[in-house]
Amino acid sequence: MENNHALINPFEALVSNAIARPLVEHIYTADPAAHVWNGRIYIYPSHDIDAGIPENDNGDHFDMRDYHVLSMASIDGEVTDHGVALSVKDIPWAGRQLWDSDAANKNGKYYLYFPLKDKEDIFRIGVAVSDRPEGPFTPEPEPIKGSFSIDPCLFKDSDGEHYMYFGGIWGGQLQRWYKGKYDPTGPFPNANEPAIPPFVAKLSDNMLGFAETPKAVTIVDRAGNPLLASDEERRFFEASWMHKHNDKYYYSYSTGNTHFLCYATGNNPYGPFIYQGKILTPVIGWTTHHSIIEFNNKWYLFYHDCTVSGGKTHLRSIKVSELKYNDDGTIQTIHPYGDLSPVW
Ligand code: FUB
Repeated sequence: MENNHALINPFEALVSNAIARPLVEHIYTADPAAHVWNGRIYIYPSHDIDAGIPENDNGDHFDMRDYHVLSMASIDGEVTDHGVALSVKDIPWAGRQLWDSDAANKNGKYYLYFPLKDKEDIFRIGVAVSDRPEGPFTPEPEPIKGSFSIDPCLFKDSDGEHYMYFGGIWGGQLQRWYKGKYDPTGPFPNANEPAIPPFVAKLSDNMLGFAETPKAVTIVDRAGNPLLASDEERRFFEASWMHKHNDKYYYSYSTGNTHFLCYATGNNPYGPFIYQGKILTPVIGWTTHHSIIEFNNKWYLFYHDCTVSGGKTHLRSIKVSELKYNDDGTIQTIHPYGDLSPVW
């Protein structure tokens, strides 16, 4: 039979065509930030739970309470769950919602960076410290001064400097900070104005704060014009990641409501970054989020989808697939279900 997908329901067809299996199924995990430390892959995911909160555009249904760190010695090897690494009840300034975290390593200490709503329900970014990559992590008493919004991504440049990329619109509240100070009514730009940008800041020497005021990251088209707010298939929404390949800086991100992972390249950590294309076409589930690492001379994309939960948007599972470059440095688009695609 030529096309047996017609015989089963569309969700099952997507699942059976998936190019990767979930890395773990005993807990729900999302937003994987992967790093290679001491020859092992450490993954810092969100830990999704069903808190029984109805879905809305603010993302209230993503009511996560703790983090687990996962690790593995090889890409297809056994995955170790190191247990609770940080819990919301141990963070003095906590309100609610531990969203996408990332980690960094300097001078034998490990730093976990996490977004969390404070007691005023405003997203800030906190930091917690450990002697071990898997934690447990001890949180600093206050969020990072000058931090806002969500989705911190930590990037160590070749000169040893660390940078944090961050931000996310809609429920990530970035629109409320666009003009430099907090405005709860959060105006969005008009369709023909530049899209709301993510931000980047160099970290201080002690890794516990910013060494500078965060700067907007501009993503431009090939003519050098900033991507517009109306350009929802290409503009930034959330989920920053930065990696370097052949001395080029690759800034990648999610387009949110159009469900793509895209990337743009530049010549320095601050940009501007020139839009290049799509890394991952839509997955099952509303959100898409990722990290990119090199391990044993191959490149990998860590991402998530909602196959295990039967499509429940707030219950995701992380996966990994090989990522390939073309000779000109562009990235080959990955289709998570082969020739099939969820319809939005
Ligand atoms: O996990 C909660 C939020 O969903 C993340 O912070 C976003 O990037 C999206 O994946």
